[in-house]
Amino acid sequence: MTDSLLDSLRAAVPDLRLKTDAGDLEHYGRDWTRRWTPNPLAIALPGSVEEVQAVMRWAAQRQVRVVPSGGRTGLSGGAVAADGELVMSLERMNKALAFDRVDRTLTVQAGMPLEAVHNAAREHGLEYPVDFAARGSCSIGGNIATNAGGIRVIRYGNTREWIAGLKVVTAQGELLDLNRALVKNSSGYDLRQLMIGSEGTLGIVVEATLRLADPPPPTNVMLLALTSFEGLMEVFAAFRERLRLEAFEFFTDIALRHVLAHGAVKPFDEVYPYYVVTEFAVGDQDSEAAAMAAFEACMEAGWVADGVISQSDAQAQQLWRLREGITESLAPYVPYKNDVSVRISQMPAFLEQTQALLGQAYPHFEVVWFGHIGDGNLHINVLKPEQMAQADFVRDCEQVTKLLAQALKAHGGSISAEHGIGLVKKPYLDSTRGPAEIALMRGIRKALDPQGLLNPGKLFDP
Ligand code: 2HG
Ligand code: ZN
Repeated sequence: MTDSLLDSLRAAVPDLRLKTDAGDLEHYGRDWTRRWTPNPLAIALPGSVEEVQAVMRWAAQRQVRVVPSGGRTGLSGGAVAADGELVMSLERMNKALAFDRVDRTLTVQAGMPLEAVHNAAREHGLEYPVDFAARGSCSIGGNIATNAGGIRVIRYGNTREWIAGLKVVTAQGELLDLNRALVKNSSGYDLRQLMIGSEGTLGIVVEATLRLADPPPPTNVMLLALTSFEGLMEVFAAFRERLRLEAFEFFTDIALRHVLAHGAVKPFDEVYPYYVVTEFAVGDQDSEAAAMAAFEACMEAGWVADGVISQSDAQAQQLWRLREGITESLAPYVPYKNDVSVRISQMPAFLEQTQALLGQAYPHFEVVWFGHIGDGNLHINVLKPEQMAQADFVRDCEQVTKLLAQALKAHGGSISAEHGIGLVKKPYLDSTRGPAEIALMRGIRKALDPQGLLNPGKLFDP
């Protein structure tokens, strides 16, 4: 059955590169969640837009389900192929296609790694400003499919802000050329924006025209040690009032312990319960004085107990590693991840409620808090005790997520700030979206993919 299906694919797309070895099926069938056993039909590695279209035409004819695949660094199971789907990996389509100095845009193939996009933009003296720790492995197509956020959202916004145009292959194999990099285009529905964040359920992103920004100003990185959680949002306000913030990130002593065990450099002799890494523009005397003033105001108020400011690029990187290294340092514990958001103004009340809730609900598990506090986005990672079976651990955690979802609903928040719904957060979509909204989302999916072939089972069940 599998063989005859693949023979028909080879006949339909003769030059298509296909992988079917057990090792490849495992590698391409999973993402960073590691919760599902990969079981794809095969891996298609198209080398052109035409090949992506031809594969989709074949899939539509044969009713074969397809999982679009980028760097598979996602944390919500959005790129998992566990049920005989064909994985469509865009990794061979990884080149920059065009730069336009007047438009200040860079057109790239979807499989280009984010870091390569950064480098390509810098070669032209400009910046693609969306950034996060998985930059070396994730792909721009995957970033677009999840509307990726990261560590500079506070200054530059999410991926959505930087997509001037998109080429997308539909479930029927048609090619859509969306917005064509226009700055102004008031001609009806913006399907480009609809595709961004649709997690591969509405179409396959094959090319993107990215907007580029001015190079960032010179910056300094400061690490702050905080005495209490209550002071966190006050510290944020004190720094944001006085400085042009490029990033404002938070983590706890438990997170620090794990990154230090992974080789990061210890910042202070003493241990404090909470830490902030913030990066801000400098370059004139005023901004340096403003940074000191913010720091001193927070010390005087008793929110901040200690601090260090980077004196070199190497030290700035060292400080960033304390925050960016957290996910990797926790990976061996197969964490249960929450990626929640509320409006920044709701953050203090939400933090208070959530801390009390999780403190009670997770007495036996180690819970690691960190995240993009300046965007109202918290990552709460629950670590699996070594001897516990993963299924039991996930079941216990899901009970708590139900309560967390209720708290989010009450605060008008979201069950996924930036990782996407995928398979992991599907049961909780209705805490963030109303019934009428979900019904419309399903209708949109039906209109674009009537056979339900693209990334089935992600976001919602068929
Ligand atoms: C980050 O902010 C990523 O470092 C990963 O979004 C978060 O591992 C996580 O939960
Ligand atoms: Zn994050």
